[in-house]
Amino acid sequence: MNDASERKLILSHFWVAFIAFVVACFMGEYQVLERSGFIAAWDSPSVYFASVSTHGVLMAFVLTTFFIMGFGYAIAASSLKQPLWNKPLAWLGFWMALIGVVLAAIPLLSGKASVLYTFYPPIVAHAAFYIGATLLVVGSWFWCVIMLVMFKQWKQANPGETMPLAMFATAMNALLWLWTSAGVAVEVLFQLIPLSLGWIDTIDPGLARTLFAWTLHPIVYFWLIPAYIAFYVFVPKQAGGYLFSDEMARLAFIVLAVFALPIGFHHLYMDPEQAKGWKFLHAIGTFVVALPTLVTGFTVIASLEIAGRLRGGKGMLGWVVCLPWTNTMVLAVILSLLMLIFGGFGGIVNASYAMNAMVHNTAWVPGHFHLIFAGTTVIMYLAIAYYVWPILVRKPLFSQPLAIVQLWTWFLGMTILTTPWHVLGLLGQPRRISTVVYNNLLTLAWKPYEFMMIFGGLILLGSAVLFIYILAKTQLSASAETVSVTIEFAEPLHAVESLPLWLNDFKLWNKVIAVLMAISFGYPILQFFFMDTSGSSPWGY
Ligand code: HAS
Ligand code: CU
Repeated sequence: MNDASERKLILSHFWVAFIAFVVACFMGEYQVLERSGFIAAWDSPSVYFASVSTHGVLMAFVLTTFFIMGFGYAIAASSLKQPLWNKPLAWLGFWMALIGVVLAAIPLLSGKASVLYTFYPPIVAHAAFYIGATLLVVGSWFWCVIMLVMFKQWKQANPGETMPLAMFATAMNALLWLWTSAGVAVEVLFQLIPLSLGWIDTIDPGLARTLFAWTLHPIVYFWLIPAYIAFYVFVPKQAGGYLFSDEMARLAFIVLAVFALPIGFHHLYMDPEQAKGWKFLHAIGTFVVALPTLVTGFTVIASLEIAGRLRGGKGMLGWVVCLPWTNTMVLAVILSLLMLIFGGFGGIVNASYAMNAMVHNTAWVPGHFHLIFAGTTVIMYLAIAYYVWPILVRKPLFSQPLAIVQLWTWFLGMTILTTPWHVLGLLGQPRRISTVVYNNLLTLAWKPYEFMMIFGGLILLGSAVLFIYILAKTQLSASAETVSVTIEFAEPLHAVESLPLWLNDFKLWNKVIAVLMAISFGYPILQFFFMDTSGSSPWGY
């Protein structure tokens, strides 16, 4: 990473991502307080929904998209060992996305886009919200183009060679994101923008929810893939060992990307607009997509075991003790995997139709996704930041011990926040509503859990502020100490000698995705055009 202009590009993306992150953490703490109803003076559905909509957009769309773009540029430049292709285009994408965020923030903060991050119609926001979101997505498409062009150029320049794993996964994620964002893009362009501008009078919520479901599942894997990239290409090296299997890693990324797409109806199990046969088809795919995560768990734990044994670990579990627990990347992966156990278990419960009926639209669901996204996934974003910051700013990390404290507090805060949400969901507490004080015997049982969630949120807020503090202090320090200037990638235990084309390229997989999407979404979308529907009037600010 010798090119200063590339480092500036990457840092700019990361700063937008992490500022969005810390602002959203403040909102999160306000929201748990408001929801609990403990401070009567704070009760305000309008402020609550403005806040929770902004929080969701900042975390799910701004933190993720900007982080993924910045990380992608870092991976492309360092793993392919070549300059970034078309930096002006990358900056254009950055500015377009940033202007989109600012445009969307105005109605969000003024209560004119309190439609939550899933913006399900017939609730409708000010048009600026949808136009801003569109600019963010179009900006990210420039990033996709750059990643795919660099992937192709490298293949042409190195015929028959194995694409570095990190770049293989990054380009796969770019392809996944193009497919993923198509659903919501059609919804926003043809339904929500015309509705919010008054060009059409009614909207079909069933069609809109189907198009959003196209996006809603694969988007979570778009967020997750950078964490898995760190699992595979950074962790084994940082732990002092080798990647257990490069080929298995590629296979996991392929299955993740292919099966993330045709399964979105597990978000619509309780919806009437799709028939049970289609839901069943998507349910099968949902269980298939859990497999690459199990493979990932296996490969990463095997890689950690190799490292632990090389460091002198003996017996069945002695290697766990011998791992470098004070290395931020290693600590983060251990905490991430621990959160994945229950976060993933919750996902399997959600995916099982009968159990989904018990937890759908309850506090269980935010419990699931905070644990697996804000926990498992984001803790790896934090660890990646600690790893690349010294390389990007050419100064040593401000404080390793503080970074360790920060990671532990993030883990503790997230478990203390999400455990009560799972219980509250089972006790019938709805999601997507403001203050939940019904003053009856059932809601009395909620009280202790609400105390817990407020406490968890407070720890998380402190942890987020500490994170930003460490990054800022690192960047602003006057240190002249020399630090490593390159990103280092893990070596596989057995060198990859030759790979079949289907593990080294994704032309085939692109076609498989097209066929699976036509099967799983073709009829469910087309039916709206030959069904007699009356549409719904908008309901908004
Ligand atoms: Fe999910 C809802 C199903 C994974 C995010 N999910 C959501 C929503 C979000 C989200 C944001 O089927 C809410 C959307 C909304 O607002 O309405 N999800 C799943 C399933 C998985 C899953 C089956 N979700 C994720 C990931 C996310 C995410 C990843 C973000 C990054 N999810 C659902 C369903 C719903 C849903 C339904 C709809 C709910 C409803 O009704 O609304 C799977 O991919 C999970 C697979 C994971 C596992 C875990 C394996 C465990 C391992 C750890 C091993 C570690 C060990 C420890 C042993 C099966 C591999 C080692 C220790 C050492 C010390 C070394
Ligand atoms: Cu999903």
